Amino acid sequence: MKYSFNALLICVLLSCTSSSEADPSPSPEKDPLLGYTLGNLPLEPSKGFVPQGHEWMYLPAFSDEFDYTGKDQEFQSKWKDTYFNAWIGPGLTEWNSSHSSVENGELILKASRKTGSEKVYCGVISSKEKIKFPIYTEVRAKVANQVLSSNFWFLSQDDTREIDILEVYGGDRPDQKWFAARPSTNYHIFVRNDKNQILENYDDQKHHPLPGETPYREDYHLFGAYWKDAFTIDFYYDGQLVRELRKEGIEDPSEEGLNREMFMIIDLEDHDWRSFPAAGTEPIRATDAELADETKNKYRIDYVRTYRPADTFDGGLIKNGSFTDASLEAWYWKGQVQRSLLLYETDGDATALSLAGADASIAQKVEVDQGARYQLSFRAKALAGLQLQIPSLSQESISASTDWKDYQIEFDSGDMEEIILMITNKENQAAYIDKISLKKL
Ligand SMILES: [Ca+2]
Ligand SMILES: [Ca+2]
Repeated sequence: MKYSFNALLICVLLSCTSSSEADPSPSPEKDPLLGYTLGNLPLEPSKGFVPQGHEWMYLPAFSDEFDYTGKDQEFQSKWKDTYFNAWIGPGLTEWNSSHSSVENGELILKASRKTGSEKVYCGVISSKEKIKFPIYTEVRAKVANQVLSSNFWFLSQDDTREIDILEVYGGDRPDQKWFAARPSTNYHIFVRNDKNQILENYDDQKHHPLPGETPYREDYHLFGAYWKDAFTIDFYYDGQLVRELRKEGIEDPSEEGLNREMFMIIDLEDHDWRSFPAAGTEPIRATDAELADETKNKYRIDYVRTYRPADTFDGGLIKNGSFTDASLEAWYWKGQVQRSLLLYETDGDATALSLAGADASIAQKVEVDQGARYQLSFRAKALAGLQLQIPSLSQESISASTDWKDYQIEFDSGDMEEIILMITNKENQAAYIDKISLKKL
């Protein structure tokens, strides 16, 4: 997504300070960075994750915070509340549109007994569009307390290529502990006949337990994958790399790999191997009581976010100017500063910086040439405006705005060899900033 450049442009000409005002030995009390921390911004896993190393751009058609109520226009623009074709699901599954809802900031997929039958109604959503690598995609979700499977997965329209980022039987039955602690990732390459029956299935399933065999249903977790190309997928759970799927691990007689556009699917399912096992094995089927239990029958999805890798941001003399580094490397910070990955707090790219509260501030030291002219550029959405300071050189007020805007400020370095650029939120209102660059003119 490319933002328009019709925003307010501020150009301020700042005079250089005279050398007679310079203090040759500033006392510690005058250190403008007193009270600031350099880097080491604490990570909050619940805020989401993107792999480090480069920029990511949001793909809105595959991203949803679900921070609205009902399956409104926003929902309808991205999702079907059915499977992507007329199939009603595996095993005892019967996907049903009345078993998905959006409320309290979440997509809720529910399961219930289809009255008078063995079948299980399950909630499902599928993307309207198809998507292909390279992407990073992630859900933050709390899986259902059911013997059913809670899933986040991708499938090609021809049913021959599948990527499973999450598949977990989250139920709390004592004999299901092993499964409840072990979501799996997988790929499938299916060879099918002209009746769409499976002739061959190539796959490689891996399970990813939490320490101490903790059941995944007890908390929200992040389930993500960086699908880099047809033969490379990195799987991340809770921001940790849990699996590297590579060409040598992918069996495919066609040698095409996972090269298809795919639909995104988030759903609940009953599975044949559990509900219809081999003779002599007890089936594992959801009971009426389990399905009727409102505390157990929901798979809750806080968000799904999907990004495409983008070009590295050129901040000029500013390091980490687009906040791609999660720890806020190169920045000094103070107060309620957080890296935000919320679609509506960022501006198309994955990460912006949130400055909450009047004292929230960031700063960076930059070496400059004396007697030179510099241009500072950044984007901001600051409801009460921002304060821009370069100690010993300038102090400027940045206008308030309810939308993202581009700002440019020019200044002369005077006799300074190092400046400190400081940006501070003005009042207890939300402020976001991104794409900070400094260039010598
Ligand atoms: Ca949400
Ligand atoms: Ca950014």
